[in-house]
Amino acid sequence: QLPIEAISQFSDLHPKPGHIRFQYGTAGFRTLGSVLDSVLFRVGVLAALRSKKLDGKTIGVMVTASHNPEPDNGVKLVDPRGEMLEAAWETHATVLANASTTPDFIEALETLVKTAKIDLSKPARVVYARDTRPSGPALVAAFEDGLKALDAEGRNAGVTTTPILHYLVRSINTKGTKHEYGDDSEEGYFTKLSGGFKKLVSGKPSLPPLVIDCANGVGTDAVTKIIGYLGDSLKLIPVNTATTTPGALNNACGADFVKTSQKFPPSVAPHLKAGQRACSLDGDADRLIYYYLDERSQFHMLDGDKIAALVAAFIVELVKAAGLDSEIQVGVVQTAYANGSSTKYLTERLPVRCVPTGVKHLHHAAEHFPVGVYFEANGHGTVLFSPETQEKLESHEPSTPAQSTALNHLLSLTQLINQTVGDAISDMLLVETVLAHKSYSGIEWDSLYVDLPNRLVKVIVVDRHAFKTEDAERRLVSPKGLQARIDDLVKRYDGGRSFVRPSGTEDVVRVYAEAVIKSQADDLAFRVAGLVY
Ligand code: 16G
Ligand code: ZN
Repeated sequence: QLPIEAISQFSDLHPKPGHIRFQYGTAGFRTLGSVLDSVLFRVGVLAALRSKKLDGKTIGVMVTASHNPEPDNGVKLVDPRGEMLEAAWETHATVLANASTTPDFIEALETLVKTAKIDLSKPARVVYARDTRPSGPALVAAFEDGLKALDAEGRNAGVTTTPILHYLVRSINTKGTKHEYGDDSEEGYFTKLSGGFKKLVSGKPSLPPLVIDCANGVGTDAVTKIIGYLGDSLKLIPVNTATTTPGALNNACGADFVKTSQKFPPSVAPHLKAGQRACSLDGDADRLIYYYLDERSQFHMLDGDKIAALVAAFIVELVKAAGLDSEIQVGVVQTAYANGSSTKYLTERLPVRCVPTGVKHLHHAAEHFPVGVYFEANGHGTVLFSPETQEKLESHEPSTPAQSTALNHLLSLTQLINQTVGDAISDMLLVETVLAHKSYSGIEWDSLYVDLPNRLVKVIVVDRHAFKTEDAERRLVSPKGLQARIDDLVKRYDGGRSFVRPSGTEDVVRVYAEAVIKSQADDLAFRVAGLVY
């Protein structure tokens, strides 16, 4: 039986604001922090029920709005293996969040318990964390009321990054099994990552220091801590570390700023000499974008696609050097936003799949490869080693010293890489590993292929839900006739490609276009936008 009394007492403390419709989207619930109190309370109840449904396994909850402006906040649930919440439960979350009164909420809960066949006698365990947003503490308190209402066991992981929370969830749930992911603590995380990195770069000449823009967010703490674990193996220069300055978070800095404006944060300028490489994290440290200035002080961006190309090629080489190329296949997963040049570069070397936007789609597709490399152009991504691959690496008998070295490198990579979700700190160490092995500066890395000029525009439309896509969002099926008109336009541009999709996080439609010449990419984007509007 649901503890109706307790639920209703707590629920009355967290009334749903009228007139707002909440939606659990690609990034969980996300909107202005000031209207999220009821949502957080209800997510507390939902997380407890999800845990009961999964026989008391620990569920994760992260309170963050990532790269969004500071007044925004949000919340998302993490399933036991550290991956995104199962799709059916996204719908349950939306239903619960929109129940207008306490009795409606309780009725929705009763329906959920019945239809999802939840055994309420099971224990409920939840681990949760938040980013540095000022609205965080009050929202976490509302969430904790949700746990209390169901008498669930909560573990507060404090202020930490999204990927660390994912790491904790998987580590807690695999503790004491033969698939133990890592020690379920921040120290466990830092020790695991830095340990893998140090083994990988030992004996390699050290690279010049790396400037790291922390977006004035929670990544600052993680960067500060990892510096202590890295010792001399890598020199980091953190900038934008003002986590308590009001309004500073993600403001003219961070990975999303760099990717969308295609320029470096002004605050990083004093640290950027010619040839100096730098990188930016986003507000919850799950995205990473690199860049550098060339001798003519020209800015060059190394985005998620460039990271995928660098990393995938490196892993392919190691697998081959270990003598495992006939047994372990490396594949890459991208979205329609991947630069056409990156897709061409990768397709010439490896199997490449395209899936719809959103980490869960990429992650699931990557799980189908023995080694699956996935990155979104926006800098979110990771590498997955399947359980069979992991076992093969652990049991393989190398026949030469060179094979043995390559095999050990692969094993260290499985330590260094956060396989639960994209992780800016882990990805940064991964990139630095490849650069050290190849003796690459940003320039050599950048020259793997030349990005096609591209343009992304937002269009505000009456109803974005009228836009339906197929073929991994690369083509529109509705509104009727629109795709044919886009095709007609695209044909007129050299190297032209364009697609239209409804955003999963904002009430807009996005238009992407690329072409051989920058002015043409811009022109194509605006013309397609004109068709959509
Ligand atoms: C969310 C997604 C990100 C995606 C973005 C697209 C997760 C954790 N994050 O931030 O992967 O690129 O949404 O936003 O899934 P859009 O639908 O508004 O273009
Ligand atoms: Zn993020």
